Amino acid sequence: MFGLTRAKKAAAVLVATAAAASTALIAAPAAVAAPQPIVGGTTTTAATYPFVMQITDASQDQFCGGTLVSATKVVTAAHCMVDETASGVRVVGGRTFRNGTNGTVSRVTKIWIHPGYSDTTTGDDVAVLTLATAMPYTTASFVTSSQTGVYAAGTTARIIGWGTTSSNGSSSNQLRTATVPTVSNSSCSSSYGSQYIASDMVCAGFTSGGTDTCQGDSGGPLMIGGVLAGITSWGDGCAAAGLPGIYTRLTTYSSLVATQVAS
Ligand code: 4AZ
Repeated sequence: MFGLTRAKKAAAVLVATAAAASTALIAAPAAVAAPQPIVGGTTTTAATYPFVMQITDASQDQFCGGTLVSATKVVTAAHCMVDETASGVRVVGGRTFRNGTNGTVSRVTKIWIHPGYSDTTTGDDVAVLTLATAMPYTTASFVTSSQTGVYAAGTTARIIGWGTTSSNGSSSNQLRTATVPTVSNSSCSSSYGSQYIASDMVCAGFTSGGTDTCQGDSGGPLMIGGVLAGITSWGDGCAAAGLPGIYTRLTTYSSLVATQVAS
């Protein structure tokens, strides 16, 4: 109930912003276009971000993102894997479009979910998939546990995914990307109260909103300095002012993840 109310407020803010922009500008078709997935982002390709994987069901319908960290290991969000079985999931690499048929499709032989995971708001939102088929794509490296400085407030982070165009909207057919600044723990605690757990999460987004991950971007990468530093996890709606996106703080889990990647 709380979340729904806040999400509706967020949508109202976006509509008001678009209306103001269209009034202020004489000819600005972009300003009145429908909100974009990875709200505020631009289109990109799997060739540009070869480590970004579609996580799909057995019909190859994408529902989450993931990051290829070795030829047969993909980091994603635990909440993406709840109620899933290894036999029901596919990982697709090299495919820019959700409705594409190209690229490499792999079955999954193992789903590791962080044993402490129960809900996005209580942390530990990390999972590692083992693939049956090696992916012939460039992998991403991920942060080590000592690299906590990457999250310094205001650091530019890149988000990438096929998520919805707005809160409760429809998914994007083409892969999209944007950059957002990391947000301090004190600021994110002010936004989310006790549901923001600084040890397990990191926030990113502009104070004014407008650029964010959204539904369907979950599990995908938050890249800082070209290294995987976070996993798209949750937030109150998408792209609203004062409500940044929340990502799994990967430095907290890098040792556990490294063990899974090596297994
Ligand atoms: C989701 O439901 C989701 N704005 C992902 C990211 C954000 C909110 C929700 C962050 O998958």
